[in-house]
Amino acid sequence: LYRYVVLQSCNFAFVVIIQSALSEPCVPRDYGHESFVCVCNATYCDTLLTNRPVPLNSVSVYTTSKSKSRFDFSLEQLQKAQGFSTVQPTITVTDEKVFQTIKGFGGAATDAATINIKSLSSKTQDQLIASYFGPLGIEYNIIRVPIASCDYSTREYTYLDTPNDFNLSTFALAKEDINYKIPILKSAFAMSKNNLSLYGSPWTAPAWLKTSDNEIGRGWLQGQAGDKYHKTWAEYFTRFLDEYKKHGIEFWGLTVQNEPSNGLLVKSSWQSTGFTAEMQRDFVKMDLGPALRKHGYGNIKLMILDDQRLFLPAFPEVVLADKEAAQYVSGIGVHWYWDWLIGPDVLDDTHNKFPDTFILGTEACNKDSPQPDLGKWDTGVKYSNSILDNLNNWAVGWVDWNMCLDLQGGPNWANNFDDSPVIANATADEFYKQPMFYHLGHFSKFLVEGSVRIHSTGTDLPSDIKYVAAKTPSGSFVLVVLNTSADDVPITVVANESMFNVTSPADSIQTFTWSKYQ
Ligand SMILES: *[C@@H]1O[C@H](CO)[C@@H](O)[C@H](O)[C@H]1NC(C)=O
Ligand SMILES: *[C@@H]1O[C@H](CO)[C@@H](O)[C@H](O)[C@H]1NC(C)=O
Ligand SMILES: *[C@@H]1O[C@H](CO)[C@@H](O)[C@H](O)[C@H]1NC(C)=O
Ligand SMILES: *[C@@H]1O[C@H](CO)[C@@H](O)[C@H](O)[C@H]1NC(C)=O
Ligand SMILES: *[C@@H]1O[C@H](CO)[C@@H](O)[C@H](O)[C@H]1NC(C)=O
Ligand SMILES: *[C@@H]1O[C@H](CO)[C@@H](O)[C@H](O)[C@H]1NC(C)=O
Ligand SMILES: CC(=O)N[C@H]1CO[C@H](CO)[C@@H](O)[C@@H]1O
Repeated sequence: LYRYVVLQSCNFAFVVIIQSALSEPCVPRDYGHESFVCVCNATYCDTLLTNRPVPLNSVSVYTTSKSKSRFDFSLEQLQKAQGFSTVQPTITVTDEKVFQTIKGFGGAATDAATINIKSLSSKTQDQLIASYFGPLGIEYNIIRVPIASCDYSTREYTYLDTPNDFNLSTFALAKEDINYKIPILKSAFAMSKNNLSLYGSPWTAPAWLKTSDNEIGRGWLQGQAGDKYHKTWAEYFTRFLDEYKKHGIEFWGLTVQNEPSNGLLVKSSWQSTGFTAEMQRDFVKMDLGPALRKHGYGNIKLMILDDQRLFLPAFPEVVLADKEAAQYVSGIGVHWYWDWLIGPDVLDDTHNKFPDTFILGTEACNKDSPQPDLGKWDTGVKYSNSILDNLNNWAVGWVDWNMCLDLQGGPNWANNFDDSPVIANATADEFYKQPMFYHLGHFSKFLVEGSVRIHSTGTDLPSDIKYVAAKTPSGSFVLVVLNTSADDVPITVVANESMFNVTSPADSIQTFTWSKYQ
């Protein structure tokens, strides 16, 4: 396709020939929640095109706003910044000072998410998977995969439900893996041009390995680290990796346990296995770490915690103080659910204490209403607000929970319904891309793996402007700006020797990308 586009900005005008697939606009639908969803079906879905030629010394601007835009593209002129003075709010960016290297962004391939995707026709499924993973989508590069069932399943199961099978002779993947998760993962691999990084997380050990003899409620592994209960549970992880490998799917990482505080401090209403930090330290040191090495998975990125940041820095302090345990640990996973209890500074503290151990946001979801709020803007703002806080405090990425839910926010056997960036309507064979999807995409598409966060600082900015700056492996600058106010805000961006002026529209998120001034 060829399209001639005339772009005009302030004092310059030029013609660009876009010689690639065109960007398809959002088909909006208003469900009365203040903003709108974009409707996709078997034959139509909006896209995000970033691979387009732009003139020298221009800034690409992508805008999503509450009132009208979804990844709308425009250009601004990059100027030489010498000898100017500005009275308006300013963001100054410099790559003199660099911070963490970005790992990436993603979501979870739960039983529920993959059942919902598979509830659509194969063409509509492809549109959905392309929206997340394709070159014209938001290009997630991380997928979390629950190891057996969780609340977002239609039933309780593990891969080893035969009591006392300590040698794992009856270990088998479930029909959910074979029929739903693995086919969807394979489609994602086929559509992505990135190296997708998968990490597995278990919710419950088989009931017979636990003190409670139950997959839910309060309970943890029987006995002590190093015994047959712990060894069997460690072998279970390696068998899971082996079985997925037989299907051609390899994993980048694992978390030791989803929300180890669940089932320990509280009586959990869904699958869980409690661990104190001491229990997790000993299990990693004596069982899981050695089992992974023994079976050829020594390179797996093992993440501890995978729970609320309230437990920082105490939990990693216990685990990582032990050199033998620490040698197996690469990262710390954090969830966002009790963030209101404690600020993002604990991420900073944790990073300063353990600079070689990465911090990754491993789960987040909105649960504001009994069922999904189609088109609600604020749920998207919560996502970008959290992503900005995490990135500005050393997190290397942020991973959402269910990639797709149904109109009820399920299925969830424990009735623990949530919202999701993509909601499937199987009856209509269509799906709805929520504001959350676009907020996430403003990061996932642009802060590609290997980007580094760079220094940025604001002058005279209203407090409801938040931002993060980064430099990609190819040397482009990226700035993401969230405006949560009800007014348009003019901003001057100064980047080393260059600058540009933009307007941050009321209630919007924007991504700016540009190259060094020439
Ligand atoms: C799919 O969406 C497009 C764009 O909104 C619309 O023109 C088309 O009729 C839809 N197809 C079906 C089967 O609803
Ligand atoms: C941006 O605004 C400043 C004043 O705030 C002005 O000096 C500069 O020329 C403007 N740049 C462009 C590209 O309009
Ligand atoms: C595993 O245990 C089962 C039942 O206890 C037994 O029949 C089988 O021989 C064992 N397999 C191995 C490899 O030890
Ligand atoms: C994927 O990984 C391979 C091998 O590590 C590397 O050569 C390639 O550049 C990576 N591709 C992307 C898109 O990062
Ligand atoms: C889902 O699709 C059905 C069938 O087209 C329709 O009646 C229903 O209103 C849709 N639900 C939503 C929330 O759009
Ligand atoms: C920005 O300025 C710093 C300090 O002068 C320099 O080290 C750096 O290379 C510059 N970056 C770019 C992209 O020009
Ligand atoms: C959300 C947000 O940052 N809103 C700000 C946008 O800009 C206006 C005008 O400066 C501010 O008043 C808002 O607080």
